[in-house]
Amino acid sequence: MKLYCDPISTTSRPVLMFIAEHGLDVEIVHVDLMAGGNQAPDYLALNPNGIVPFLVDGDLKLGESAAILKYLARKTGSAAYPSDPRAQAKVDEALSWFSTQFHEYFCLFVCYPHMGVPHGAPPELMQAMTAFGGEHAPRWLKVLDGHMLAGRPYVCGEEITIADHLGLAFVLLGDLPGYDFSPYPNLQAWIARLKARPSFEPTYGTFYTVMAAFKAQQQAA
Ligand SMILES: N[C@@H](CCC(=O)N[C@@H](CS)C(=O)NCC(=O)O)C(=O)O
Repeated sequence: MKLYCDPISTTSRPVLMFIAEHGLDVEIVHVDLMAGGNQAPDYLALNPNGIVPFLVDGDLKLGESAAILKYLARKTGSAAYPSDPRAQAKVDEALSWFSTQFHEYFCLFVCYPHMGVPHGAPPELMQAMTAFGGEHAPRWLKVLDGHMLAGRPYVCGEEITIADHLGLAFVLLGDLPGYDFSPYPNLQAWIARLKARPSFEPTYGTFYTVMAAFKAQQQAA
């Protein structure tokens, strides 16, 4: 198996963390987003979307981080994607929730404008986006903190699932604008719990290094 990815990509990290957790034998192919590697003709021939992550397993070519996580978990029989239909449905629910409600209001409006995304958007639009996100993201953070993580260590219960891997990458984007998670103690405890796993540092190290350099550059400008 080959995973085309970039550690600076938010949606690559959940897959990389899952691979690290399970010690899977997957060849990691670096698609350098900052150098435009995702638009290289050979990569576009493989994945016309020109995005990462992307998995190749024999003749299976698979995009979308959640689909890749499910596939890897099923293939390896991982408990991180339970086979019981009811438990699996709850993991699917959390994956969808993180990819829609949470991603939209928190990542898109609060975090991405700090990275200059969407690229080329006028400053007024960026300001409007962050103002909107600042107002509306807490609604979803409260659900995460006060419901999904209330009285349990992981978003779907007692055990870590692929929804935690996906959700963590989205939540930690908040470190880019220095988002204050202190009103959300269950969320803070969950972040600390996941950061303590041996798979965390190898997966997130590059992201934090690049982010620190980016912040230093912003401050110097
Ligand atoms: N829904 C996709 C999103 C993938 C995605 O947007 N990846 C970004 C990096 S986080 C990318 O490759 N961007 C390159 C581009 O948009 O040109 C997933 O979950 O895998």
